[in-house]
Amino acid sequence: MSNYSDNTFTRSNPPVLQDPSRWRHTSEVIDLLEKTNWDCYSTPASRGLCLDETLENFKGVFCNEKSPKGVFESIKKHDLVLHFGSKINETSFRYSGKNEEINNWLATQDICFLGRDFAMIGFKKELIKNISGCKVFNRFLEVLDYSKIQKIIKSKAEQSRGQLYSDSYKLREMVMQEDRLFEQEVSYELSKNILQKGDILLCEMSSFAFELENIKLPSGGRIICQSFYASIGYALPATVGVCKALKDYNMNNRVLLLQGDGSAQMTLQELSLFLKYDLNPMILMLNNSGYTIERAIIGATSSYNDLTAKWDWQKMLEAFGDSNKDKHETFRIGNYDELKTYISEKGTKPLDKLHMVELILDKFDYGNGLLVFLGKKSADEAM
Ligand SMILES: Cc1ncc(C[n+]2csc(CCOP(=O)(O)OP(=O)(O)O)c2C)c(N)n1
Ligand SMILES: [Mg+2]
Repeated sequence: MSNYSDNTFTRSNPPVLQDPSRWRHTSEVIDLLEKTNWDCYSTPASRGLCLDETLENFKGVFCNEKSPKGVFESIKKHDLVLHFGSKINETSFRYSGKNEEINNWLATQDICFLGRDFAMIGFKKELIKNISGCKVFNRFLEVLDYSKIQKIIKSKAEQSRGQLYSDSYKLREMVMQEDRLFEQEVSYELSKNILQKGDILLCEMSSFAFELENIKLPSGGRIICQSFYASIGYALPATVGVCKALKDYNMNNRVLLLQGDGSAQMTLQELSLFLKYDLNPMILMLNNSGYTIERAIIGATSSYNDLTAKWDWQKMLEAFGDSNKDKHETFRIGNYDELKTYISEKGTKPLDKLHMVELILDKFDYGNGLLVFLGKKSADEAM
């Protein structure tokens, strides 16, 4: 470890890459980053868990070759990478092993992984099993002599370089189609206007799950999405859990849920718990008439990607017992103007009732994140 810490003194700007694996060092990592001004990155599964993504030295969400524009280019510039809380899989590290450029980069990159129960020096090189990454990290902090590390001073231009988020999307052509709403417009508005300090955004295993990396997270915010292609229907009960925990701890963070209409059919009965416990999330119900993500992968027009019946989202919470709408409000949004009206009137304010916000989208509306993930668009084209 002392070798390794000595090593960091000689590097120009070793960045910290933060993964989610049972990491309990949030304040230590933030302290380290503040003292050193090293660049830092999140992974898709650790958004807001350990790093404040509004830090000046935050450079983006690292997803290997599927990284948003600017992120892989940025991390490649570093001669040493420290990866904390490592979970090397398709979900959190977005590592598939199939991309030659990434394989070459990882093979030659000086990189140190600290996981829950392992440490690895160099990718797939020196693997130390059955060792607590947390303990190694503590030792690293003990032997790290800050006086030997030169705090990095960067020019304004260098400082601002990093990921481009969906608030940079060019929506001109979409906005011209006044009778339609596009997923990109929703993503743009989430980054630009909707998300507020401390907001917690949950997302279903849906087409939007791959757009999350493009969403800008405000200070104190979090993004929660389950593992890669795990069971649909997770997000509604997960949102009940998040809302209930916040309420129990008297915390007033807003909770927003991006929910696919298809997945919602798995666990819809959870709606009654929101009513029972007076929980007030903003449910953004992505009504795209079926399994859009599956259409993008296979069987675009196959009937198995259609829903068996057209559910009435406007009436759903009434059916669950709130017939006088004491506890919820409903909104039906079919174009960008309607979305902007909702945002200006309600979408940035504290939620005193549950919002069921039905967003009517085309069934073939494949978002940028999904197209990049499927290799049908490059990160550059997506911006
Ligand atoms: C239990 C289960 N069944 C099937 C799948 C495969 N699957 C993954 S995403 C998805 C469709 C999700 O549709 P929806 O929630 O409407 O989101 P959309 O892609 O339309 O935005 C399906 C069927 C799964 N992951 N889990
Ligand atoms: Mg759907």
